[in-house]
Amino acid sequence: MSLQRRTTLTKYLIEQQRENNNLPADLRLLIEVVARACKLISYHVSKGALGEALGTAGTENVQGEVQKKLDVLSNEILLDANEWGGNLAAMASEEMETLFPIPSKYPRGEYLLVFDPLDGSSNIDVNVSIGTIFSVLRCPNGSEATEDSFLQPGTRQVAAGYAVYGPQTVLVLTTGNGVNGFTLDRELGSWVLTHPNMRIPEDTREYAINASNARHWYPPVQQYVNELMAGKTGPRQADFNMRWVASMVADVHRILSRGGIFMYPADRRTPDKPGKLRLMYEANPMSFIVEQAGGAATNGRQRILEIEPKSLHERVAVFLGSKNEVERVTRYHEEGT
Ligand code: AHM
Ligand code: MG
Repeated sequence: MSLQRRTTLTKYLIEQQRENNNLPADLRLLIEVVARACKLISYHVSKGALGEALGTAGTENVQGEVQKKLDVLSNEILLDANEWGGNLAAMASEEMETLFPIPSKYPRGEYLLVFDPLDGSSNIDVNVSIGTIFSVLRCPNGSEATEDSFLQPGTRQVAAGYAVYGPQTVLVLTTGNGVNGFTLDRELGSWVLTHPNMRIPEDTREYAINASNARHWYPPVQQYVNELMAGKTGPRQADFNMRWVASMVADVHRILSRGGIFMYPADRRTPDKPGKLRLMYEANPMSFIVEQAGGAATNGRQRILEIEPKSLHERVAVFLGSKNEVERVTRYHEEGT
């Protein structure tokens, strides 16, 4: 790709701002700051054992999970990058119990930023793809934010994205006008539009689920996966392939690249907790992206984006990706198999 003819993230966003009144200047600037923070996280990830970010931090987050040094560092990078720009009323993150208000020494804006700073923590130390997931909402009461201000259904997101730190670092973004992917040119430090208008095929022969939990699944998921595994001689009359990276960003990125269905269902072990993944900063942004790329996302019964959140760290079952497969597994739940 010739250097002069490249479309950078900045150019893409300015074009969106001109063509599409839904992208106000302050939202554009906010997205650019998040993208800049992701470059710094990517730098630390790429240093691996040469840097100082591998290993555990010796602390736990609000969900009782052991924090890795890179979880803590990525959270700090996102807070530091975004607190002074004047576009935000508050931030919230997987790694913080409650919201982070913008310090009074800085101007406040009218957006809320919520993120999983380092998704796929179990893969950090083993050099497998990990990422950052983010979602932007409007603060309903101007620049005064409380925890309740964040509790809006995913349909109200004005932007969402993720960065995947893999063999390449790629930022995937939606502002409600399709999905575009930008590869980080490490030498120039710029995000280059390399995956315009990403689309998820409606049909697929590939699925992603942590099958070690199979004995705990509820009947609709068991039936659906058993049918996939039965292959050509089973009811689906086709062979299906399975992939599970255990980093949602990497699994979703594969689905955006070539289709597939991703599942993290609720199971019998924790009837009070519907699934492992978090609604506000994992399921909602990913569902917004997947729907914008022509896919679907449900919790087995309901469109994820329509769920009214009750708390910041609420969990949700997730079925997302190629539309016809998501609709099928959702139908199995509705039929109560
Ligand atoms: P994390 O945010 O603490 O890293 O946890 C979320 C991750 C997802 O990225 C991934 O899909 C899932 O947990 C993997 O779970 P499991 O280890 O049960 O396969
Ligand atoms: Mg996560």
